[in-house]
Amino acid sequence: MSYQPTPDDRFSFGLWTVGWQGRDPFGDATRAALDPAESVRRLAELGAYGVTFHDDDLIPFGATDAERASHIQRFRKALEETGMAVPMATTNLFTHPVFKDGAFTANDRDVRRYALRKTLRNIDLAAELGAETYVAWGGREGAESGGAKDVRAALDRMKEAFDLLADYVTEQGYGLRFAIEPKPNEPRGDILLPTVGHALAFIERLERPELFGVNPEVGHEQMAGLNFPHGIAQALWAGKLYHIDLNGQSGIKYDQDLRFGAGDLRAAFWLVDLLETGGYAGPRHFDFKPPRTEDHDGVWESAAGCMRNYLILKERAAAFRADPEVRDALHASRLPELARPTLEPGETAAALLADRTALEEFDVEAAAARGMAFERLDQLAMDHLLGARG
Ligand code: XLS
Ligand code: MN
Ligand code: MN
Repeated sequence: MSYQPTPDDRFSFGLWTVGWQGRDPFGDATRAALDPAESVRRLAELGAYGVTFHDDDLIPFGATDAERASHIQRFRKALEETGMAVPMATTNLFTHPVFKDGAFTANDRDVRRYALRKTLRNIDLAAELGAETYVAWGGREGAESGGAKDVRAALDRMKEAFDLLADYVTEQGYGLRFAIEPKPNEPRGDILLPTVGHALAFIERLERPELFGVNPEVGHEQMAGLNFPHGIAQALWAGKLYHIDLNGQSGIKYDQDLRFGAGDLRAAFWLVDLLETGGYAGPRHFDFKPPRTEDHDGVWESAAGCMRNYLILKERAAAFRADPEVRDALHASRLPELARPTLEPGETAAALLADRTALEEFDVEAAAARGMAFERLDQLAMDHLLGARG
């Protein structure tokens, strides 16, 4: 297999990923800026189908209306020439110092109003470019110290902001849905809506919950030591996986944004297995940072690597699922039994209480002694992942 991506694979990249210049808290940029139009062309050549952007990735902050129009026009031209789509867009509510205490939840009311205006303006552009998803990552919504943020009031303001945005897209008739992106920390000491679970619970408190889902990022959940495929499974179960940010992360540390497949490779295998079999139809979006050691050749190498690793893992996961020994092992581990409801159809608590085999006659010691055979199953997965089978 060539592992050559095609637009049918629905791979997309943020302009800010390949465009990252390598500026970090300790060092200056190591690469020159990339022209967004060039990024579109290079990504199309590599086999991607779409690009995504923050307003400021495309239109430098503070641009005049005329400059804004010309940046958009150049971008549109590159999209038309390459056939690349814009499936998602988002707002930069974190770089400018005005957002140092947050955007939708800044203590300063005028900053919150400004953040909403900045977002509404880019939502119009997102809709014009045909985006289906609008991501909201609240990187500066949080605090470094306890007294600095009244979290309950901040959540009221967050709800107020999202309710307004949802009313707006509804009134305008835009086909956009929002995807909230959780992250536990960085750049704030603690960020609000830190995990997929927090975001899912928050969404249910909104006035139009159907317009909101999540955009989980591999590294963000792993920064909190969480199992990413489990979080994705819960988001899918809730019907809320609207988008995804794929990348790599090695354990609980700063947000590494490695290329997809680097870092926790086993989690990546189970993630691809889940995305390919769990009904996710959205873009496979990469949000990674080519390390600052790389020149521009290294950037494109790294972008190609994200897609290649996804395709290799897709092939390995499919081989795992198709292997008759794996099917037997899944049976031995009683996975089909988990899929069966615990109660009979229509069975009530009274009926369960009347079932002596469930308690009085249940051989608890014999059940406790049964092995689950998970090690055999996991070794088969390892063999497939490492290319030692099929
Ligand atoms: C940063 C986030 C960011 C969002 C989009 O950690 O991943 O890049 O995906 O604003
Ligand atoms: Mn990240
Ligand atoms: Mn992200």
